[in-house]
Amino acid sequence: MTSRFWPIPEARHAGGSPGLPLAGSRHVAWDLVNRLGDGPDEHLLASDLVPERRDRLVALRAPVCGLSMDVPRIMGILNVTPDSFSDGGRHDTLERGVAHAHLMAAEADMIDIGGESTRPGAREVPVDEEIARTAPVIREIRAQGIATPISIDTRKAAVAEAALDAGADFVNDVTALRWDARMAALCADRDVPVCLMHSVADPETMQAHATYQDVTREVYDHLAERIDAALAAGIRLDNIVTDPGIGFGKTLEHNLDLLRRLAIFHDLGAPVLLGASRKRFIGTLGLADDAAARMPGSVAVALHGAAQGVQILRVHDVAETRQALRLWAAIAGDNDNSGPA
Ligand code: HH2
Repeated sequence: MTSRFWPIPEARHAGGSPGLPLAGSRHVAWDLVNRLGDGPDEHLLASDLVPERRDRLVALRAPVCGLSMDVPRIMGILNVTPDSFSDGGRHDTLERGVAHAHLMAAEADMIDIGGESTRPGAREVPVDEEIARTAPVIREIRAQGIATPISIDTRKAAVAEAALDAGADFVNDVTALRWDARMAALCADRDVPVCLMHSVADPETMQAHATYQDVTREVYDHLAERIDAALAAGIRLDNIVTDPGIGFGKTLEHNLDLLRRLAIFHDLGAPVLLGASRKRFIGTLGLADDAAARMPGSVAVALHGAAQGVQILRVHDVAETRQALRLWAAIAGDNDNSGPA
């Protein structure tokens, strides 16, 4: 019988919750947990769990690209594409891409570079073109002395390999190693962190597959299965990051359910990444048609993620998110989260 444990996060600060740290977070605690098994949900205390399972929810995760995981980290988005839903066509030359990386490096803990849009309905980009879009920008960012960790947002092993050779540190695969049979071996051989994101089908058709009995349970189970596949391919658990894939084959209600029960993904034993920035549900609920006008709603969702113990926030609006996190951490009595490590 499957048991999934959903810890209920609380603020952790002096004089506040006496609970246990959530995944080693400096700011988020938990004491109560819901067990989502195959029958009705069961409410438990942390002390009711077997020690091994409780420890998994308490333990600080290993650093990712040298960044400690006890505070939320900001991953700034740099899409060097002509057609990404939000910043497409804005950073798609070498000069503009590198200039934007300089801007983000001041406040981001890492930079996620993508050369293929994965917005609903997007077409596949040929490998050579995706490499030509991404590798030179990464090489130039490094040549100009920006040391911020870089992730390559791709589902293709050849693109990831070229990016790692050019100076990237981390592979962000929105198909969780399902799309390219060579991807798992590449990540294992290079011993680099890899983000396993939940998605269904491919971007062209994913919205047609947005059907679930219980989206959070199903996304959890899928990620658990993808972690097992990654471990079997020789990827170390310390190199795995998980992501529920907001907006990838999900309706507005699915996205809200995943956000509500986000802390369940800590039960998978790896850092959690949240990518909600400027996505369509924020426009729908925030009454903002234009993607660039979705910053306030995106910051609100990022803060919700921080309060759920999310370790990596993938965002377009880096400076605004940093300001919000500074205030959030200061209220918790912590002034150490003042900028990139
Ligand atoms: N979302 C997008 C792309 N990559 N990677 C992870 N790990 N998680 C996400 O939620 C995620 C992602 C889509 O957003 P964006 O890059 O802004 O747009 P596009 O795919 O159109 O380039």
